[in-house]
Amino acid sequence: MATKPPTEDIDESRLRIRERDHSAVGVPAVMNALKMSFEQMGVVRSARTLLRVNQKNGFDCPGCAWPEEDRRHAAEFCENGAKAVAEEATLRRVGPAFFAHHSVAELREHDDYWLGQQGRLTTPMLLEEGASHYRPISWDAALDEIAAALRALDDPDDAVFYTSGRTSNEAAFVYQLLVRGLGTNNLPDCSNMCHESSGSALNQTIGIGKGTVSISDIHEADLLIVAGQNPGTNHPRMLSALEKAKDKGATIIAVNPLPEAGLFQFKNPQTPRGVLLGGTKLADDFVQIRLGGDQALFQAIGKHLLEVEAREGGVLDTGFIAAHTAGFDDYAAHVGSLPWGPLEEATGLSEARLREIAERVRASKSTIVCWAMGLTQHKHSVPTLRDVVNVLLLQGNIGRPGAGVCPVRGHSNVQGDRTVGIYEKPAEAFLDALDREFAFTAPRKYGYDTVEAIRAMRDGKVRVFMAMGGNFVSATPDTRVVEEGMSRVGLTVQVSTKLNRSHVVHGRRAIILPTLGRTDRDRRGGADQRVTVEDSMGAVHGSRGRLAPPAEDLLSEVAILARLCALVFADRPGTPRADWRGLENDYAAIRGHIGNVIPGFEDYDARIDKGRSFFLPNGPRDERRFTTPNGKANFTANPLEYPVIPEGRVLLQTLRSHDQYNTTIYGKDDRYRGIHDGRRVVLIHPDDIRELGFAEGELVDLVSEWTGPGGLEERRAEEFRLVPYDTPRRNAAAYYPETNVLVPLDSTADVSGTPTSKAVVVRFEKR
Ligand SMILES: Nc1nc2c(c(=O)[nH]1)N[C@H]1C(S)=C(S)[C@@H](COP(=O)(O)OP(=O)(O)OC[C@H]3O[C@@H](n4cnc5c(=O)[nH]c(N)nc54)[C@H](O)[C@@H]3O)O[C@H]1N2
Ligand SMILES: Nc1nc2c(c(=O)[nH]1)N[C@H]1C(S)=C(S)[C@@H](COP(=O)(O)OP(=O)(O)OC[C@H]3O[C@@H](n4cnc5c(=O)[nH]c(N)nc54)[C@H](O)[C@@H]3O)O[C@H]1N2
Ligand SMILES: [Mo]
Repeated sequence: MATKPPTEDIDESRLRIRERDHSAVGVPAVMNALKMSFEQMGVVRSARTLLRVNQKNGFDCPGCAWPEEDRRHAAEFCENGAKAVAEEATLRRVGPAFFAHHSVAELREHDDYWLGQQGRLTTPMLLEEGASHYRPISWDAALDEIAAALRALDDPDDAVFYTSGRTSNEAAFVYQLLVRGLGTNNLPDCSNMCHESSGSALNQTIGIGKGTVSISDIHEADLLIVAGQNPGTNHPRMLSALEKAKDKGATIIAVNPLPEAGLFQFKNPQTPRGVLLGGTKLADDFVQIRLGGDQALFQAIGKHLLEVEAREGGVLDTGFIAAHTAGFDDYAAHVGSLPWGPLEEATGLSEARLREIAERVRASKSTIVCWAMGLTQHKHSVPTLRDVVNVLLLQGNIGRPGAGVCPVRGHSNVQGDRTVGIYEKPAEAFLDALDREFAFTAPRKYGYDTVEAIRAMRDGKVRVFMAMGGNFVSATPDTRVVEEGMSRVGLTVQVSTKLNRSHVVHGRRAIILPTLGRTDRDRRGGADQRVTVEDSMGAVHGSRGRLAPPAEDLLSEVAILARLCALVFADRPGTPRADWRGLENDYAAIRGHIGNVIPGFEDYDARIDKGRSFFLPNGPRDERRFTTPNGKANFTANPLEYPVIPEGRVLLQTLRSHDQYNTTIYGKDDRYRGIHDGRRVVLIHPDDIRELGFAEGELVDLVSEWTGPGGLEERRAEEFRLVPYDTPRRNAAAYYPETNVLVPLDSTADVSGTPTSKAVVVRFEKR
């Protein structure tokens, strides 16, 4: 039997701090995952479910976007994948009785942990203007109301449609069609807060906004640089791939302000060595860099490589540079002229140390750079990633085995959603194809990204807000501004699997539409439907849930969207033409449309049938073809930037604990970092605690300081405990989403517009 949900919020007074771990996974990880699975779904359902994760004919893990290995273990085990599955496959339920019992005002007082732990949503619910409680509503009435609100808009740009990255390719494609059929490109998504900087930098330099490696490249690399990423927690299956690379002789460099457990030692629970013998040492070199120092690091590497080339030759791939790239001379002149002083200051590393790291790059025959949020959520993330590309181009490390760029995606289908059209700045060729396929004219004006959508809400311009999954209110920056903006929206619609803050911070009217998740059986048109997703390496595969859904009449995301299209577009000239009913009852028909619109998806359904996955075309990887305007891979000369921390302040990064999936809080521990039974902590160097006039373990308020157009702005997060930690001086860390109140809406990365969640200037105040 599953256990009852918690009745209390997290009690921060019970916080305990222990020694941090020096290795990841191993037996405790298995035990922890099984405990959470049994609590959520009991023993039998746990066993049945966990055996189907990422198996042929099983479901795609809703955890992360790391690809599956070609030959999978009978149960490829991943602690946090298992936790993600348990959260979705839980037997706990949030139905009409729950909403009758708890007023919205009461629910709002609970933390994200409590809300998420209550269970799966079962019934469409409506909150009328001024009402204290949600009440049940029929599917037809709910969809009619939403369709009527959309049809009543004078200007389609007054509606905003958010997507989180779990939505399948099929649902995402129908969703963007609904939105573009209405006449807007207001399609912000979680990507805007996540890997947008990667897309911006890669599109410009190599002509595709995605990575250029496959899993076998990881295995074959000579050198792997893992920067700004905590795979032990967020991509645990990546550790098996790194282990395999190590076995074949790879060198691994970890670049991180924090000594994350998973970067050092991996105890693979699948092998005797992992279980009994202390596991595999992963990182050969840990580069403890200052927050935001990565651009300087990569510029230093490039500078060193060029110096050695000038002295001794044999370093650069001159053939590749001549044949495939542009901009080399400007780049070489730029990094050549950089003095070492600022490079040392930005990284916190000496010239000798920087050269030592660069020597490892020089010695490598094939290099891959992997990264995640530590590189994408800074003001200068896009130039930082351009400098990563520069270093790889120098040695021809794009488009050959064991080499390339590897942005490690977050949500399990965030990359697929973008591929099939969830984008506020769609390409002309995509829209042309869409117009032809559905006999209408899609809007060309760019829509709002996430931050722009919040600005529009704040300014009272948004009349309808709809979210396909996710938790917009908790995930976005500047929580107070978002809450205020949300309350100004006329109608908010959340299509969700689980209860979260975005249901209790709402517009004047609010509708919750419960939906199926990956693990649920999806029966439509008399057959079990499957959906498809794309992993972080551009491989597309099917996913089929098998579990009995939480309620009999639950609609899938596809069904909800196809019905909305039918209602909104009925008898409306100039809107997309399709057999909406047919799409609702046979997802293969949607794949047919995708195949007609998006290159690389030809024979979509047949290819899913045949093999487990197929690769989308990738010019740089497949044939060193770069679809940039000049047809070349571009070196870029980027002025050096790095954060300057004012006197008496620290730079705060906001990150994930081991027991959470973004805004979903699974539990109260961050085991690897030694934090137990609490989340309101600031990890900071012990000397800084003293120097700033505080004591270890002291409770403080965090006040962020940001100079906007109107002068200095302050934002406050109350009651955080100061925990001494091994981190560079004046670089602190605290968990998201509790700290999102501190992130200023207007503090965004240049070019990509991503909130700077890894660089918030804060001071501490005594309570
Ligand atoms: N279990 C679990 N899995 C997840 C998620 C989850 O919440 N839980 N979230 C999913 C999603 S959507 C995403 S995007 C990914 C996120 O995966 P990660 O990017 O690993 O997530 P974060 O916790 O934000 O960790 C950021 C890492 O970068 C480091 N870092 C921060 N700033 C810098 C910097 O300036 N330079 C360098 N070199 N390092 C820096 C931090 O110390 C930390 O190790 O994980 C996905 N997978
Ligand atoms: N300060 C700070 N802020 C950040 C970040 C950070 O590092 N620091 N990271 C950013 C990043 S990388 C990301 S990706 C965003 C994440 O932002 P989101 O994707 O918006 O947030 P999640 O917490 O992943 O969304 C969880 C909710 O999704 C719903 N859900 C889960 N599965 C399904 C499904 O299959 N279908 C539907 N319809 N709903 C489902 C559930 O109701 C659940 O409550 O947050 C960003 N915000
Ligand atoms: Mo993400």
